[in-house]
Amino acid sequence: MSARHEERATPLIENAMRRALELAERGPARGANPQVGCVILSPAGDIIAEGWHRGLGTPHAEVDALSKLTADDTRGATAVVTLEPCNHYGRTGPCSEALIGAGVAQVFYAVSDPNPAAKGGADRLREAGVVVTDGVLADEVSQFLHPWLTAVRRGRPYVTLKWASSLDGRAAATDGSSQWITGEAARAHVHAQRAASDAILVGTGTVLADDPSLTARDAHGDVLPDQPTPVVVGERTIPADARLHGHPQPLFAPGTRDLDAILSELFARGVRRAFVEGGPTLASAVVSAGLVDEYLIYLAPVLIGGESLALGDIGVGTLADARRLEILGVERVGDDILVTARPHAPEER
Ligand code: AOF
Ligand code: ZN
Repeated sequence: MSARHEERATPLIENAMRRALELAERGPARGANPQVGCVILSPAGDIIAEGWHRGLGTPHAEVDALSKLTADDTRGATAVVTLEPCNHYGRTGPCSEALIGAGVAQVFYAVSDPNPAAKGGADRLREAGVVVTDGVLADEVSQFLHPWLTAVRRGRPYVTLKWASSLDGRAAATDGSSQWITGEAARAHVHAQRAASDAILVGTGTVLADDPSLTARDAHGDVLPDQPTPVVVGERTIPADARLHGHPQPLFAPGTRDLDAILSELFARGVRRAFVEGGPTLASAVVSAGLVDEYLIYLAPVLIGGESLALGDIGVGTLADARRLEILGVERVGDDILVTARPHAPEER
């Protein structure tokens, strides 16, 4: 095989990739498909078209950009795209073929597509004589697509675990009262996180104790346009009059505690971001199972003491087995503090 011909990404290409990333951000963060942006450059290096993906069932970024041009414009052009062009007949045709058909001469992309069904576009383009270069601004784009890339690589949703506790790690007082430990700003922050998720998971214990509605609401209490699917983990029966039954999305309550089974089923249904809201039993179970990709820990400046911990037994008997986290950010939200963290070493599953 002859040596692979790659072009080095010049500052012009890197700027085009930065623009492609901005375009990608216009697409929906929720849903089964990734946010992807694409810029087409003329042989002289001018941006002649821009495109982005608007979610499941809509044209891919490359096709969206190409649709704004004629065959004369695209012949010999360069495509700069945040994700490796797909190579499959999914809900839409392969972008590799669309780029080849348009006579594009060069393709630069940032990250490879880990989706086994869609990958292979770079090889297909090379076979057709297109000069393909990967890894342009790979760090920025991987960071941006981190939840989707992680979910697709693992074949299960990206799991964010949230809890709200007192500074001393308590989620309730001894009489069970827990509303509210954190302030209004932190609660509004949580609602925005719910709205950015595809599914929201709680245990049966929380359904029975708190009767949560699990909707994402704005500051006035009005239901936001984007709503996650409510999911209940556990075997106990959900009361017929539970508020969850009034959720705008159909409830998924499979009557099991089997997290692997629940997460694979959610992935198959297109869920890429799952938000685990507790209570402590479910939180401890997802941590024990090594299923948490990101932690959102809201800490209120209050002390409660006692036995009602935000997290119970997570299978750590000795400090050497403690789950070490990497802090990604610490910010004030109203009077509270939000700590964002990830498992220190990549989780095994
Ligand atoms: C691209 N450009 O803009 C996107 C890509 O069901 P489909 O046909 O929409 O295919 C979805 C898969 O295609 C998705 O899981 C991912 O692997 C890839 N997404 N590829 O070339 C795009 N959104
Ligand atoms: Zn595509």
